[in-house]
Amino acid sequence: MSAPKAVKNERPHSEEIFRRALDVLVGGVNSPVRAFRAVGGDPIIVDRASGARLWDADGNEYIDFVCSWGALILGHAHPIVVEAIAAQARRGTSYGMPTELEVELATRIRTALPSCEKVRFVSSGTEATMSTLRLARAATGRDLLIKFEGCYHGHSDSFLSEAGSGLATLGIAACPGVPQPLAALTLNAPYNDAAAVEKLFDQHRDKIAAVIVEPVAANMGVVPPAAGFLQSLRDSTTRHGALLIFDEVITGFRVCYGGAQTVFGITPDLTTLGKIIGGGLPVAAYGGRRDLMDRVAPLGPVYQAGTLSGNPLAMSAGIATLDLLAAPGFYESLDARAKRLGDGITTALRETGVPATAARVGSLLTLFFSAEPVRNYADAKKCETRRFAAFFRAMLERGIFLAPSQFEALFVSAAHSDADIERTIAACRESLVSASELS
Ligand code: KE4
Repeated sequence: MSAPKAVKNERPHSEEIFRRALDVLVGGVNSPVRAFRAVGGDPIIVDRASGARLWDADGNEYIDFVCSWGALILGHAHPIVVEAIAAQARRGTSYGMPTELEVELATRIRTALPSCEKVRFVSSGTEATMSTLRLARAATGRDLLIKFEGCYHGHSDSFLSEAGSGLATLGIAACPGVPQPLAALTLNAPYNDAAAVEKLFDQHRDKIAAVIVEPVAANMGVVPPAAGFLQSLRDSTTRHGALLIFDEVITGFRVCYGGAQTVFGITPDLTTLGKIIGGGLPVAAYGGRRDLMDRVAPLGPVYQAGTLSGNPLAMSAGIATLDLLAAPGFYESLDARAKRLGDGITTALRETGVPATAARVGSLLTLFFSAEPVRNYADAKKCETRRFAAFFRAMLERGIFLAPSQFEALFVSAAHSDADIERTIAACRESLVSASELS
């Protein structure tokens, strides 16, 4: 694949489409993270994508490191995934009844993550986390939830305080519309602060239903768990009779085939998955201990349902994707390329003297515009977001598309070639210089 052409600054067709979008869609987007509110300008209007490339409505080509927010670990329009979807579409797109496809994908998930003794498919990560919280409250008879500042678990009411992703980007610490009595049931602790969690347990002893955590935080930028942090959560929840929920919507099948729970050797009680397991189609899932999952309807009274849950098109895309990820050496190759990118960015930072740090876990990366390491949300919020915005724009002009927020991750896919990585490092070095001049 050739190096992308320099992007024309003017994008007349994209601008015309976005003007119409603004008239009929809220903010012209169907998710706030797609708006370029934190980086300036109008969002890219995508016309098509293939492999590691996106093309906008004006024909500008970009190397894509958003990859549908991590879902497309294989890259866009992988031929085997596309064919699986097309073949299934000819057999029908949705039945509203069980299929063997659901059994096949759920079985693959359980094989990869044995803690998921039973699985339930839903259509978004939000549904998955919302359902695990309901299940945890039902199973424990308790109401309180502990989450971590800067982590993001979708947009259901209980997860919107001090949350990451778009809420961090837009500076929404507490979302209007969430009744105060409900919001008060969510307790926040700093990520990587085991003592703060223990203190909350001491204060609220037998009232805490669950602790939910991104085992590698990626919605405040990428922040790895400190040594022993995840084990401390496992120990605290077990000791206090609360459940441990690993939100692996990003890390599941990303940091390794078995997710972060395999990398770190921690067995959660419940896990949420999404993005990659749908191969680019709307699929998410929650799963966990059989005794917990069997409380969900129709076996138990914990109600959760969904018209398109387990959709056969999405199941087909997910099965094709996971079977490709299971190939020997897939993650070693992916992570080696991501390491090259991370090392290249770190070298560029040293050469340019720009006060920033690169964080990487596997094929998840973030360039934090902070001279100090970022260990939690308070650290992340100290980043110079204006300088990030200037860097983002400079990279975009060089045909490199990053997530339009300091508080998101950069996703390397199997479709990013060595040449793409080298081109991105070169663009990064140039953009760091221009960002330091501009901001
Ligand atoms: P969805 O409801 O967007 O499918 O998943 C919610 C979710 C849950 N848990 C984690 C760890 C997540 O990262 C997400 C969603 N991630 C964001 C990007 N950081 C999705 C992009 C968007 O909101 O449009």
